[in-house]
Amino acid sequence: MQWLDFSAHAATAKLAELARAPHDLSAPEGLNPQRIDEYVASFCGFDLLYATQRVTAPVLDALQELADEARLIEQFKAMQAGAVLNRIDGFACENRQVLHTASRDVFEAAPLAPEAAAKAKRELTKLRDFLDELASGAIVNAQGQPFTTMVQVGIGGSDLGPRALYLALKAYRLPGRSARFIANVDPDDTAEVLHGLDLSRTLFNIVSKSGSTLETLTNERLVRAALARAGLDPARHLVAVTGEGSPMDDAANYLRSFYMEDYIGGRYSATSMVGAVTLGFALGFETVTEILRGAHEVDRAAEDGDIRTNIPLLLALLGIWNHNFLGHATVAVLPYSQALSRFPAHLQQCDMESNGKAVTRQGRPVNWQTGPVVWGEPGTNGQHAFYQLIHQGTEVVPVEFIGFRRSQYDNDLEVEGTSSQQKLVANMLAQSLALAMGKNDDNPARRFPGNRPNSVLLADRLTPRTMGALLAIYEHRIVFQGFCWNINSFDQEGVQLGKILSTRLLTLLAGRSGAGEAGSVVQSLLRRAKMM
Ligand code: G6Q
Repeated sequence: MQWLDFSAHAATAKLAELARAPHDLSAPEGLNPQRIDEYVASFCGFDLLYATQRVTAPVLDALQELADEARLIEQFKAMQAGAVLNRIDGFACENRQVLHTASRDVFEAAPLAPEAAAKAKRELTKLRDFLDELASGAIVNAQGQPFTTMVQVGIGGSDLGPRALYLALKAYRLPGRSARFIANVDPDDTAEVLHGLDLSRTLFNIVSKSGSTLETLTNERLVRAALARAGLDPARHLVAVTGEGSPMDDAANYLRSFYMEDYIGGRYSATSMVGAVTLGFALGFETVTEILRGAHEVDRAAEDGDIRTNIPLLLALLGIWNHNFLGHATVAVLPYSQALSRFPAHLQQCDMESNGKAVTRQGRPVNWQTGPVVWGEPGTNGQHAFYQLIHQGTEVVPVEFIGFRRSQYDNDLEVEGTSSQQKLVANMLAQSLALAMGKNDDNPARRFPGNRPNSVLLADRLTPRTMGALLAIYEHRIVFQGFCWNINSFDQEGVQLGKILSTRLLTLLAGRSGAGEAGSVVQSLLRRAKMM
């Protein structure tokens, strides 16, 4: 398939022209009730309120033209049907299909990529059987007791998404079950997670698609050593999620093994076995199914070509407007939900590893901006920390707020006429208005410039289904942007060089030869760092 460069679209020139005088949200009528009512999209249980973006009807029309010219929906449909989109034409590359959506296309009689969906179903059945055996007492520890904790050992895509989802849905934990996570090769991370844990009632879920990641394999060794020290048989306490045929694909070493396919990128793998095993253990199979259902609904709805109704597509184009045309370098994702505390970290990986690229899918250098820096923390905590900069700093930071009308636990109290949940949501909406409208003041230090673009994504409640939908909304917003910028959002060549150099450093530290051509530089650095 041939895709045009971002700069080659007619709509790009039109948008650049419109960006010379963007809508002034701080003007007297810049934000009015009619505008607030007009700039709303509703989709899969979410409402996106975006009157506080610096857009007008002509800007939205031009963004629609851009989406059409770049054939974003056509590319998205091709992706879901199994096109080989993880490639750079004419160069060595992964050359793979991109089928994370197949991991949740398990509800329809006619899935979009039937073979991949059938494999996903097979793994889900294996998982359900395993969870049933744990529940019925068919799988117990050496003393005949049930397992209570699962520790997921994995890093990057094999950690961030599953961890974010678990924290988001802890309110739905099965009685007596919980999960923990080890990612860093920092031995203190493992020590801290293992501290106070009853190893005899713990399962370790070693997750590595490649089965060869230094951090994960090292931590697996630490975990096996800890089990052995406690007189426990590691083969009874370890399960694995890995690629078929990987070095970790060895049934004899694990109580149970699950597979993930090479056409699911790590950062898009939370709805595959990479997330499902630990989530299933701690939250139950039904909850996993609900997450998948929520994501699947979004996968299908996101094939709609209208940017005014398709929220992932609209978020993608609003992001492009802010980044490429208004020139804002970063985007903050600020959830007003403590449960989403690690969701920005997951998005950071998903977005920056996908779209932090500088060559096109034809291997040519880009001459336009690609992915922004993504960051974020939950509100209201952030309000007492970095919001000073986003209100009055010299760097304009577009914000994507996320919030819920109801709490998860319904354990709330009215104080001075409002509940805590109302205070939480009111704070989010107030920040949205304050950023957009600003405030004049004779005192320059108390002046708020306004015109700081933002949008609010709202749903009723953070349930498993809502979480699945939210995850997919963001996955697709990232993928749509990558398609539009004509980059390959599915490889991660940029993480290789550091890995290679660290292997050289470790070779020297271990007293072996073979540090390669950078040997003398590496050696000097190690000496300077007083490591040798
Ligand atoms: C994600 C990346 C990366 C990967 C980790 C872990 O898209 O590929 O973050 O998930 O490096 O890899 P393994 O699962 O192979 O251990």
